Amino acid sequence: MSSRDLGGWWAALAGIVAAGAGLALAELVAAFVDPASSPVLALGGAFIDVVPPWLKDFAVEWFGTADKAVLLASMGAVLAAGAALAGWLERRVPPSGAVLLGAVGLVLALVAMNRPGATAAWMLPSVIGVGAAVVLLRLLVARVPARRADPAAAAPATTAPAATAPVPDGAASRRTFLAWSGIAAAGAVVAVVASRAVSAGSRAVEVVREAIRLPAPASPAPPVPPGADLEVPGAEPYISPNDNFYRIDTALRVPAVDPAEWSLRVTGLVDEPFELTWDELLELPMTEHHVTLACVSNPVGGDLIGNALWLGYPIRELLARARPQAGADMVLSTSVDGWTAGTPLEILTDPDRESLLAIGMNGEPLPEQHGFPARLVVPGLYGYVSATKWVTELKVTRFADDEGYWTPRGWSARGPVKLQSRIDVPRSGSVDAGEVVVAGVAWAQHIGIDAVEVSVDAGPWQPAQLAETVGPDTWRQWRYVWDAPVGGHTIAVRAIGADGQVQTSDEAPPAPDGATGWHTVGVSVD
Ligand SMILES: Nc1nc2c(c(=O)[nH]1)N[C@H]1C(S)=C(S)[C@@H](COP(=O)(O)O)O[C@H]1N2
Ligand SMILES: [Mo]
Repeated sequence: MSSRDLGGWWAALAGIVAAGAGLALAELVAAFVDPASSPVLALGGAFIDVVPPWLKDFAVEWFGTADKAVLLASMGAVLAAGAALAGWLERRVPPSGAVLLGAVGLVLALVAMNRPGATAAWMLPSVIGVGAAVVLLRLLVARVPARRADPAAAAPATTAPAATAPVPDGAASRRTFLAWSGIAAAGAVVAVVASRAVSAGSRAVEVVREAIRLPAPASPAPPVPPGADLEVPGAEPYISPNDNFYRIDTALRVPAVDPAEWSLRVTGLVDEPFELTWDELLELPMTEHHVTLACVSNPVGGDLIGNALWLGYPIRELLARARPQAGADMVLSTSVDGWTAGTPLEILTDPDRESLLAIGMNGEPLPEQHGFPARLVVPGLYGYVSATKWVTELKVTRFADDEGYWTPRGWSARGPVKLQSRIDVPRSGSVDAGEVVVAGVAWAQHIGIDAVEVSVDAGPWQPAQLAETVGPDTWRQWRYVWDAPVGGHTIAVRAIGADGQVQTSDEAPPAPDGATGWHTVGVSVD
């Protein structure tokens, strides 16, 4: 009976402990350099940027807005497996494990240095963290417990050991190894806790945000007519509350932008480029406007859409001050995290369209995840070509010369919101026979909804009752009272725009420029 050699497993554990401690130290260094320089965030961000569109769609479809948590968990699993491999290799063929860790560290440093807004210092977390991991790996692997002696071979005689007999080698080395690993793990925990304390920046920004008193609008929004919300139980409210407003962006960590350090630069093909600080912005006369924001990735019947009251300064005024040159036809807006959107210049300069550099959302400063301190909101366009959060630059340019973030990733350069309607209730399952309230929303952004129609079991289209609305830039609620007979039924909805357009039944997926088709719901009536 021969004992099993567990050294490979111990070495793998050593790899995980060393890499974990190194990453923790890297987080601590990153907290001082810049939170976004964390190797984990930098690698995750780079991954999001290069991921092929089909994989991104797959992730959003399967994990929805939890896609980032899934990405971080998968990265953790891959890093742990790689670290275990490095430990195992280091014991087998030293120093191959250390070389592997070093190579990964080099890649992480390069990735971090190439993130938007990065400086050379962004390599420090990776370099210092991986340096520590390499030293730890060598220390720990050198202390991996020796192969346990085969008791049959080592102790053939049955002489009773003295009470003071030395502890066998295996147990001693195991204890040393565990002690070293324990110290490394404890150090890692301390580093992570400390990095949290140092990078309290985001909490500091939240404190600044909560202290902000928004200026009163020089041009207030018309009041929401009482009849805009039909208040059908289960249907979405006319105004989406901020904490329930959908969130879509590529940021693994919500950028924490201190308004005191924020500014907006208006650059490019303009006669008068200028920079606007937060204090200067607050002095400007603000406009209030209700706009329904829609995501191009929203499938038919989906919930990546929300309606809010925005407070901001008209983008057309900013552009008028900069004076765009002839030939320009696009504004490329850039976020602090490097994300960009390309918006037609003529839409942003249109006197009849309230495109805002927004600072307020439903009466509060923009929530951090919705773009604090400032973002763009443009009626009629999908968010991916217009709604830049944490915006810091408007570059006047040409579609022929520049493109927004999603355009080279398979999405259309232009993104007007398509005519759509959605059934909110009943959603599925069963309802009682008799009068059933069917209700939902419809939108024809910047055009307006003229009618909504409902069809049961492919029968004739029946007009639904339309709620009131503040104007063509928001969705409109509707309801239809259906006398439901017992059995299984399919309800379909379609909208008709103020321009006479009837919502098409042609089914198109979200990519490249927005989903089409009718939303249908199957219900069983008991
Ligand atoms: N900086 C930044 N702004 C962004 C995005 C992004 O990824 N980064 N995504 C856009 C997209 S695709 C949409 S639909 C809207 C969503 O805005 P919300 O998260 O406030 O709902 O933000 C837009 N602005
Ligand atoms: Mo979007």
